[in-house]
Amino acid sequence: MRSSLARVLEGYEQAAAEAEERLAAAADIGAVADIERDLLGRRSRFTAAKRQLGDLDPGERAEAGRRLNAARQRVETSVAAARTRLTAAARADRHAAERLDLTERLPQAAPLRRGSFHPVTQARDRLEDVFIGMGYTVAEGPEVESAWYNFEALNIPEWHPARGSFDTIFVNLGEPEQVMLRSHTSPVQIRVMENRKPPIYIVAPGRTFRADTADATHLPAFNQIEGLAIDRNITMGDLAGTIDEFVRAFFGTEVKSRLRPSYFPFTEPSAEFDISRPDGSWLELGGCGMVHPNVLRNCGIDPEQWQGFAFGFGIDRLAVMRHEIDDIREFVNNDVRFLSQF
Ligand code: FA5
Repeated sequence: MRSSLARVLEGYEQAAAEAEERLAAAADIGAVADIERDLLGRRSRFTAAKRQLGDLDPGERAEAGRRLNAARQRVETSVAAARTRLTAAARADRHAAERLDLTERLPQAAPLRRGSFHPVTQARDRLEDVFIGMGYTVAEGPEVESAWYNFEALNIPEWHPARGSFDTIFVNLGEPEQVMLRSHTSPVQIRVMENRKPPIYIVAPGRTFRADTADATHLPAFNQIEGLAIDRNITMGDLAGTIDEFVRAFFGTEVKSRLRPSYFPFTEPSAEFDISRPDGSWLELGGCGMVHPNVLRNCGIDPEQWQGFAFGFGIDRLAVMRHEIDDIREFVNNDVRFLSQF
């Protein structure tokens, strides 16, 4: 073997051995590519040595070729290993960077406290449950109403003094005083009777509005739950029994209720419904009565065949009673210290 080739071969074998270490330490794919080009590329010492093999005798050529190929294979194996190692590391880095923390919570943050529904919402849900248990379904109506639904169809014509007692908040739309925020949930009675045939058993909870000054028992925006039962041969006794049953289910047995004669244009006879407070006094919760024949007629229902009762309770007042709260305004102060008790 000519000495120059022997030197080239030895140099290449040495470079291949060093490359193994360099590849094992390479920090990125770019460094691997540089080493690969250096040792296996077109201008590399490997290519130069291979070219020189052609000048050798066949006997020497086989030996030199074997050594050169062995060295080349070493380099190729080390390059492949380095590539595999660095690709896996790059993928792991990328996964770590793209990882999403879906726990929405910093480990060092204070433990989260569970929220709760507003006490008035809880009362409303419970009321719905109690009446659904008695066979009623839940109905809804709009918060902005026309004079027909809020008053006229309920037997409160324009001249009627009862209109004044509602402290209605009118909406500046159409003819004066013809569009308003509903002052009670009773218009839902009309909407249901217009659209369904008796027998009817519905409750309609929802927001109601009056130009009332807020005090310990009044809010300008409050909630009522309307009840309507239309069937054959319904009497005041059915109404009293239903209210009794509801009070027991909602408050328990220790709370007493009473009906007091009252007046509403849409019921006849009419009553007001109070429950006893722990101090022995009474709180008015709602009005009720037998649906007035004019109201049935306004909805196309024959009062000779069908009778019914209706009631309207203040949900905020029910919640005040249930939790023994002194002032109804607590419900709208948005004080978390108050609300978190429920
Ligand atoms: C009515 O609104 C009648 N629609 C109830 C009714 C329905 C009678 C069906 C007959 C048949 P009244 O104005 O009394 O009635 O209100 C009913 C209840 O709503 C009151 O007893 C009270 O619990 C509640 N309420 C009325 N105004 C307020 C207010 N400003 N803040 C909180 N609750 C109120």
